[in-house]
Amino acid sequence: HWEYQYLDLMRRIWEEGSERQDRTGVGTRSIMGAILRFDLADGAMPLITTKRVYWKTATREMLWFLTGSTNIRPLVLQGVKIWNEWPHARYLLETGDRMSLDDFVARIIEDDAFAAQWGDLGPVYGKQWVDWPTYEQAGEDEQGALFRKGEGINQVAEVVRSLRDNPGSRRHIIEGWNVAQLDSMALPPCHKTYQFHVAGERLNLALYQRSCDVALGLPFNLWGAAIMLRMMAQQTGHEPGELVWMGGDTHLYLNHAHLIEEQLSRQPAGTPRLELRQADSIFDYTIDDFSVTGYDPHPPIKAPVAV
Ligand code: UFP
Repeated sequence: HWEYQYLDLMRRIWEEGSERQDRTGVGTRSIMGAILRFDLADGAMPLITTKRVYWKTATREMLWFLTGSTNIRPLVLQGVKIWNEWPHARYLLETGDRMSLDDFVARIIEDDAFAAQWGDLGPVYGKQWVDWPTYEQAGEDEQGALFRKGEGINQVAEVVRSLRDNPGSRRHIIEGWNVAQLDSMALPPCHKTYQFHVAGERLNLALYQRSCDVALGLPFNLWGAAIMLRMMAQQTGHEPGELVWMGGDTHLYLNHAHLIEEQLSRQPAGTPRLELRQADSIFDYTIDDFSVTGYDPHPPIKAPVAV
């Protein structure tokens, strides 16, 4: 079963990973470098079955990236909470206020101006994917060159175009790692590089993820990459091919022991499939275009996210 790749990776890190202190203070066991491969032919999806994965949440997040938004408000309005901790922490830090996370989120929903001021994550994925900033020289003064903002680059639209017009290219890349802007992002991109590859009728995708929480992040990231491949294939007239996932620092948090033990005791079952309704463009998909069949997972396993 394809899912043993995931479970074997989890076991290997837990048994052989080197223990280290990490940014969050929680501590991890970690290995450097890992590869997983999934064939997405016939609608098959790498949707983990040994615990329930909330694939609609992961889909909403991916579609939100494609809108170019970096504000949590559109997510919050759909009940997606995954990015809330970061703006809340910044709010507490910068105002000295003690507002609870729940009150903060309620305020984001009720108050547009508040959301605009405090709900933004900085230039994270959405901004880089569809509006990578550029600058052009506008003149010169005694201090040197003057620059103004140029037109942003829509990398996603560019890749759609290049897959259609120049399928053999080795440059079908969507890059999130904008070095000059890392400091202003709530979290520098984890799933940082997407590279597409056309092989005859089939579209393949390799994702490089620099840092991966295998227990909580990876099931989401695999799903996200797989729907990216599916949407891109549909938009460019290809069959879904292979998804190659590559991890850099691939780790398990020490406080996830209960999840890991429980999940490794379970048997994967079945291959979930995605039916994807055609949208007018890669930017026009909505959550209703996604329907999953054959997904009958084991129960969810709760565990704390390291922030
Ligand atoms: N993480 C993921 N996938 C994601 C995401 C975060 O696994 O999509 F946004 C995890 C990886 C790591 C932490 O445990 O979040 C990010 O921390 P750092 O920036 O220090 O690598």
